[in-house]
Amino acid sequence: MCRFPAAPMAALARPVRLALLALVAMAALVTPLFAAPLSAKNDPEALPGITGTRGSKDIGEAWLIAPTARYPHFVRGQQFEAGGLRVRMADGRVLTLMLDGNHVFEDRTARLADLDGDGRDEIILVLTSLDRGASLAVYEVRGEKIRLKAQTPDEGRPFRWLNPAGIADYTGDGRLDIALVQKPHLVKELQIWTLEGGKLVQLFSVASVSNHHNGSLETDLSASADLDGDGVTDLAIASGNYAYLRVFSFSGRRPQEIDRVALPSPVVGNFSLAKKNNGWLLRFRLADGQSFARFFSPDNA
Ligand SMILES: [Ca+2]
Ligand SMILES: [Ca+2]
Repeated sequence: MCRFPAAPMAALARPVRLALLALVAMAALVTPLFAAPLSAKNDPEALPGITGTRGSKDIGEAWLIAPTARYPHFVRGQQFEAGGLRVRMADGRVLTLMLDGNHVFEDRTARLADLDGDGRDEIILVLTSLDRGASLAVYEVRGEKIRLKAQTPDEGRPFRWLNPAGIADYTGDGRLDIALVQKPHLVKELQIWTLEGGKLVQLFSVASVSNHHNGSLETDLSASADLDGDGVTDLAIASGNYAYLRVFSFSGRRPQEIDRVALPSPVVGNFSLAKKNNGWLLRFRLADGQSFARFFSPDNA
């Protein structure tokens, strides 16, 4: 085996030495420019185990920070909720909102959607008061501040949660709506909200649905897509007793249950939707460990 001893700097010809020193100096200057931007992945304050939400408008990425145990409800079985929100704007600025000691984000995902159609994303989160329970909150970035833009009424008492089910134009009027389940372990009411005149307004409610089992990390027992092929997004969700798949259309502001399927075992897993041929394949896990699949084709509607 042949080994080459490292050449000491002094032994190198002067032009080579100067060139090497110049390279080192350039690398030192250039490295900070290529350092990874702050994100959910490398932020030491980020909630454990979360993924940031990427935006395509004014917000580059948003994520929850500052784990706290000050609200011991813990619907996911994890012993923390979020005490703050961090946003990296598309222009690189990093903004932070810290909640006061009487609130938490009872959430893991900072959802991004342009609810008012002004070309800038809003941030949609479950904001919980330690005394009055959960509400759905819409935040916006104004200048250097993240500020509360609109909020649904809170539950009125602690340890009452709501779980967002989807953000889509469910009515077909060209504006995004928010679907959520009020008290997914108790009352189990689906509600559709929309932003009108800067306020969140409830359009519809439907009884007996749920999108979460208490204590589970899987909070997405629902999915949104145009399942009947009429051009307007529909919502698939578990029934309140988890024994049925229910599918709703709110097209033209007329709520309709367009499909209901009895399941061989209660649904426990997150819904996943994949485009297949000209339809959608919906899949989720059942309590018996089997996977359930249903194909929605506009031709069968
Ligand atoms: Ca907006
Ligand atoms: Ca539809």
